[in-house]
Amino acid sequence: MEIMQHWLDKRAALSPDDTAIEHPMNGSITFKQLRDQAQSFSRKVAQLGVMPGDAIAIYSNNSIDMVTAIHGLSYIGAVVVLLNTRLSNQEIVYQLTDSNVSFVLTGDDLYENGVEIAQSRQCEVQSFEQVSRLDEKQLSLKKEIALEDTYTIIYTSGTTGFPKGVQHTFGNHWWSAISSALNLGLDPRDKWLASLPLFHVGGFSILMKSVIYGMPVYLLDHFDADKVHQGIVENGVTIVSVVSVMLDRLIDRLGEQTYPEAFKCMLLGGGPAPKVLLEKAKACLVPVYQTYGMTETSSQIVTLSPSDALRKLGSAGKPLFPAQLKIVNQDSVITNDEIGEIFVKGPMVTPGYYQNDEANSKSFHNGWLATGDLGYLDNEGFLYVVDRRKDLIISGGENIYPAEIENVLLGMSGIVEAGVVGKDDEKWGQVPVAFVVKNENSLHESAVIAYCLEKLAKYKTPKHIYFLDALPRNASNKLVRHKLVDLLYKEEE
Ligand code: S0N
Ligand code: AMP
Ligand code: MG
Ligand code: MG
Ligand code: MG
Repeated sequence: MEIMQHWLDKRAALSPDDTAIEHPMNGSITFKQLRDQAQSFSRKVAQLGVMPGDAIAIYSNNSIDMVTAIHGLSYIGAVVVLLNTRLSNQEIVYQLTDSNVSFVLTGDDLYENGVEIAQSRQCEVQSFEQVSRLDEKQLSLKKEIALEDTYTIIYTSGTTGFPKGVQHTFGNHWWSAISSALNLGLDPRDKWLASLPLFHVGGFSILMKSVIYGMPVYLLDHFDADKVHQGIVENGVTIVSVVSVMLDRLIDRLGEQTYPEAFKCMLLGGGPAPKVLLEKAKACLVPVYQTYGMTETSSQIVTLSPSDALRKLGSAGKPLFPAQLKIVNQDSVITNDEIGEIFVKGPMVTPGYYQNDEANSKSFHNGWLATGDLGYLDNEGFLYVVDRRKDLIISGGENIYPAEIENVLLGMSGIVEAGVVGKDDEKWGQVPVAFVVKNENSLHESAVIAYCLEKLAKYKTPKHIYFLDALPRNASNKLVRHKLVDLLYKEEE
């Protein structure tokens, strides 16, 4: 078993007075302060009965309190379940139940909704503010971290319509941070801006890098193009992680300006990067590093450096040092530039989905993760991702599987058949739209959308409902989704 001194203790010992978090509204805190706050938080939360190994959910938008809670729970050895605040209550309750969460900790503004959620799941709930008012329990905090222990669980959409809890060990986060540094390099002036939500792994990974590297995080409550721009141009931010829609808004904000010389990396991930966007970024001299990764790989696993970016525009790059990649077609490994399924392996790859044997046996083969994504390697070993996992819709960096929406639609009275596909969208990349067969004449689009909004995150709610007499099916009665896509574009002609 590999053991290390607790990262935050170590960091506070090495560089106590360096900035850990810079928040444009709430000021800065040092690593020593962050450690003290996190330890105090853990002693307070222990008062509530939180024990090592308990699954504790965090339901919060980005804040220093959230960062404190994330580190605080590691001093107890609790497992942190990170909840996407855009989800509907019903979706969240599913995740809480699936991961056996006993306690939900909320951002202060989300407390009321947290109470509702916790009631349905019959677990306890406290806001960060409530925790702060508790007395500290005398207990010995964890001084060491075992790399094989699970630290976080983050849910990712599944093809069946039910999300899967991706477990990350401390070792996964450790190797993710180390692998990234081996690729991007470490500079003592680095300051990484986090406006990606911390409840997804792309945002969360910045917190791990901060503690492991001794680097400040420039933390935003949420993405705002003006604030990111200001962080880069006025406040010394050198790296920003973004999804395509964010980069697009940043380039609009940039206008005729260019970023300062010291700005080194716009790390672009979370979905396909449209070529026009990459060309726009190139024209504005924005140093984009395209990256490929997913919740299961604890963030980046393949990254393209700017030195290759112009030559290999559109490529996601090469696997990071500790990672391996292969392209598989019908059980054989492909070596030339033929398209196949992307398989990855490495110490940043999850040990598996939480209590989900079926998904695990489907996705893991001799230590390799079958990503479901399609791609090819060129003759220099650069990866090109050509298609996402089967039927996956990515809207503004958020994943949606058609089955999640179809299951909901089929639960509505008046609907007898439903099929969902992604429609190209200028703003979000893709958005979901639904085709349904109804048996109640009076059923209108607005009622169907209202029904979905109650049960699904807003970004998953279909933007349009098309009514059909029958859905296209094959000889074995399976929905033929690509025929729906054809219909979609015919509608527009
Ligand atoms: C793009 C974001 C910021 C958009 O949110 P914004 O503009 O703040 O919206 P709101 O003001 O909250 O709402 C306005 C209206 O827009 C709707 N809406 C919001 N988001 C979406 C969406 N995604 N799709 C469709 N609609 C959306 C709202 O509902 C609202 O509607 P109305 O007005 O009708 O009420 C936001 O969506 C965002 O933060 N997206 C990013 C999410 C993310 O983090 N994705 C990445 C997940 N993947 C990973 O973490 C693994 C990959 C990875 O690690 C990585 C990813 C990127 C970069 C680097 C890495 C890495 O490897 O390190
Ligand atoms: P998530 O786990 O929610 O972050 O989703 C990860 C998925 O986003 C991957 O499985 C891919 O389908 C897609 N994706 C991530 N990075 C890229 C990329 N560079 N190019 C194309 N698709 C990507
Ligand atoms: Mg996901
Ligand atoms: Mg906004
Ligand atoms: Mg029905």
